[in-house]
Amino acid sequence: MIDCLFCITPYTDKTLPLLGPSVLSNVLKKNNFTSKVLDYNIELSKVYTDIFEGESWDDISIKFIKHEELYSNFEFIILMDKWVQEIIDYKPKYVAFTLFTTYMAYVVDYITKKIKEKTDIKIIVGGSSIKRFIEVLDIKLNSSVDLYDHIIIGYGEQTIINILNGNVIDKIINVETPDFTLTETPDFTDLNLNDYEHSFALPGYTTKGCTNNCPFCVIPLLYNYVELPMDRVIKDCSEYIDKYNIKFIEFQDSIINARFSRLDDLCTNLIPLNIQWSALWRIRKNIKEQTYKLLNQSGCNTLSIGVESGSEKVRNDMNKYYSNQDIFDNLDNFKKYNITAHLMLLVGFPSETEQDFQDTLNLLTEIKEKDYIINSIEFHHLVITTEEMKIYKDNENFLDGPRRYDVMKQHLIDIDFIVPDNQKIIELATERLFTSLRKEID
Ligand code: B12
Ligand SMILES: C[S@@+](CC[C@H](N)C(=O)[O-])C[C@H]1O[C@@H](n2cnc3c(N)ncnc32)[C@H](O)[C@@H]1O
Ligand code: SF4
Repeated sequence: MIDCLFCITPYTDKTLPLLGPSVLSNVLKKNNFTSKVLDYNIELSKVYTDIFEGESWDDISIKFIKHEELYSNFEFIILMDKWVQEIIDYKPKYVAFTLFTTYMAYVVDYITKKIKEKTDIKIIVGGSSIKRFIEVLDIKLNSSVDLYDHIIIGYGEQTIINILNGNVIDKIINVETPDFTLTETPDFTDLNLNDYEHSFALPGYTTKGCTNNCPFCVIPLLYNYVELPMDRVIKDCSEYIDKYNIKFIEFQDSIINARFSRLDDLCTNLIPLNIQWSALWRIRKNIKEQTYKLLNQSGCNTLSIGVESGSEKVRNDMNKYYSNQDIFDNLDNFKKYNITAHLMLLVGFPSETEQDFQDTLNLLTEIKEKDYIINSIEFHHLVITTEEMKIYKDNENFLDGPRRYDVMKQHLIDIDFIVPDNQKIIELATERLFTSLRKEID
């Protein structure tokens, strides 16, 4: 008998364990409940080549959006049924699923249906893609929110305790601000860390939410910006070093430089730990030299930046008010202080014209010529929810995204940048877009 089982389901990334379940599991343990984290995504990663006949991990992602092939893959169904039985055998009072991305929706819903057929175990769902999950339940999975006992939008710490204490009757609960006195150092002891591709690293976080409000981004809709107390951050990092022998932390904050005095303080506190770390970074103007020095001294290794577009007009429309010169200034300093950059781009924003798109290609060429330390460039096609679609649907430029995406990919190959094959993202994005449009029309 166990109070709560946290299940991570395919399909998601296999570089690192997800943070959310390990945080919430420890919150429960510290409140005298029994809990455990199971990672079925990583279980699949060990056997998927047999089940999906030699396809790569990236290739199989699309099956978790277009489900037809999963329905008829008996080996995969047998595997999911094995997971269902294993979950039931633990005799949990609650099973908690994290919807980190919508790729996970199919397996979560399959397992939930099976559990509900056989038992009265309660099911709780939460995570960053939870709003989208609610949308796809009826339109893609022939399912319903009725199947789920509690759906948590936003922060989970307080609510999961309240649910397990039997103090919650509402089905859908919205929590925009967390009670950080409750949050705990993530507990990864249930997982075999050697199973993950980045077994040299662990994920951490120092803030949650974001101080900005970009119109395409789900973060400001779900989480108010909050900072973990610095002693908690340092306690987490020290525990990673002492307990797991980890010396590289991948911070998962939406932006590590939301407040510079806080970032300087973080770096100062990290220096004695002698670790290396990576994080997400937002381009800013007039950054003090001292900040870059501290980044370097504290072991900052890689920063990922949402550059999104080469057009300043489009970036302004995205609430990203910085010039191309600001991008160059930040990258100059990264190079000076030996920090690698990972760039993220977004094509198909509603106000993007052909000229704006051309500006993005020109910016990439210019970045290449300046010889910065760029380890990779990742590009996305805009993905939005039905709610957001209302703002965009009248814009004729919108559907140009996939075509631009192909042009950009070719351009990146031509200028010899490392380009991940993101064809799947186009298909996914297009699929989501048309599903949204259909719903609008209905
Ligand atoms: C780290 C990260 C990644 C890493 C993941 C590495 C890893 N294995 O951990 C990488 C870089 C691989 C990644 C990839 C992608 N990501 Co990502 N990622 C993030 C990021 C920055 C942090 C997640 C995190 O760890 N947060 C910290 C933990 C503590 O918070 P949490 O998970 O939200 O959990 C809290 C609550 O959600 C809730 N909760 C969570 N689970 C549960 C369960 C229950 C039962 C309850 C009650 C509550 C609950 O309580 C927790 C504590 O408060 C988020 C943005 C963000 N800042 O959250 C984007 C984010 C989740 N990613 C996103 C996207 C789109 C992607 C990609 C699809 C991008 C792409 N186009 O390729 C891929 C998908 C990969 C895949 N196949 O799954 C989007 C999701 C948007 C959406 N709703 O659709 C986000 C929100 C970023 C964004 N602004 O767009 N990502
Ligand atoms: C956490 S954000 C970027 C890091 C940092 N917060 C910033 O703004 O520079 C991650 C990236 O995912 C992409 N992204 C976010 N929301 C998206 C959406 N709705 N559709 C497509 N891509 C999206 C964008 O390229 C974005 O830069
Ligand atoms: S700055 Fe980054 S995380 Fe914040 S709202 Fe914009 S895209 Fe999202």
